[in-house]
Amino acid sequence: MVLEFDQHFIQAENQLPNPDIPEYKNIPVIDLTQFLNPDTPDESLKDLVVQIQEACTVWGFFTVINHGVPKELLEKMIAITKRFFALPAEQKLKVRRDDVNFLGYLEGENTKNVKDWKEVFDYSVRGSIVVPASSDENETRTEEATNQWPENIQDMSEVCMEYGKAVEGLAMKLLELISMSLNLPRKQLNSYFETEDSGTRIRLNYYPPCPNPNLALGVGPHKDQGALTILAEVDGVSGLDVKTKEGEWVRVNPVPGSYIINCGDIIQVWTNDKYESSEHRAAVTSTKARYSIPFFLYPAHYTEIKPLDELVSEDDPPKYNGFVFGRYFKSRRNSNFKLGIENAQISHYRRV
Ligand SMILES: O=C(O)CCC(=O)C(=O)O
Repeated sequence: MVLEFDQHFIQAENQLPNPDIPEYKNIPVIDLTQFLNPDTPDESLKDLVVQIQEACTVWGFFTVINHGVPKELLEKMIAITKRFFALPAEQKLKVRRDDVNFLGYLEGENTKNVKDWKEVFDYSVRGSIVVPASSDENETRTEEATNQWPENIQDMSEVCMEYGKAVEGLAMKLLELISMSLNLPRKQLNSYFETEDSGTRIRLNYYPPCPNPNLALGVGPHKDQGALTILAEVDGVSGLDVKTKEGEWVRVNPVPGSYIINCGDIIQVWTNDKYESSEHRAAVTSTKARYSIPFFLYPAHYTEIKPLDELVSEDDPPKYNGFVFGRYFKSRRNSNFKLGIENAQISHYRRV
């Protein structure tokens, strides 16, 4: 048992999970078969593009099926995830993250200064990630986080890297669809991520059964910092809660073989709020363990993020000041290790 329940896991009164949460019934299910067929002409994709536009404006979350990631690869990835978290604590702790190397294992990370009831393992799809050494604007030094693999699971790095490549391919396709839905050239957004310096990472989440599932969360309420998140839920065990535009928490029930997609803060800023980054959280139970595998699409740390020129106008002027992505990443990460530090959010970059 790596996690011991104490008061640091208890959510504030207004953030407590709801045991009778309603199901998120109408989450759009988008079939990518036609889009992934290279022979499909652009004119035949109009309905699909409208579906993406509606999913991003109205819902913030959607599901994709027939997404091109091989079923066997996802199954291998799930098996590796379970093997990793089943390792004895001392073996997991050998690949523990620290203040500089934020890739590897961690138990009980904080989200907005409250501890999450989870264990995680993070890795980069490139092998390492460079970020600024601090969030200070005058800081020019950088730090490099490097993948750490456990000695006892021989094929873990191979499976994880192969999976990363496959899901990155899906992410590039989804970006094309999102660009088309915004009336931008199809590949306009891809170049931000098709670089060796991309900060894209994958997380393995393990939520063990929790003695107080009505007081704690597996991941506290948050918005994702990157551009897109591609989430695999495992074994049909639900737990992902999404806040609707009306402010109600609802539970997403996994569709077998699908991925759950949401836009992150970067797309919110690029689109000047046309596509919002939705708040979400993960609930836990006292009886069932849950696993999930999110893929977070991040640009290089030095990338400047601001509303795209094509998506602002005199009537809809930029709502955000530009910022350097790595600095935003760094300031938000600071609170992962330290309780009591204010957590940076995308709203801090909003103009008045
Ligand atoms: O496990 C889930 O369903 C959500 C995971 C998540 O939001 C995260 O890891 O940031």
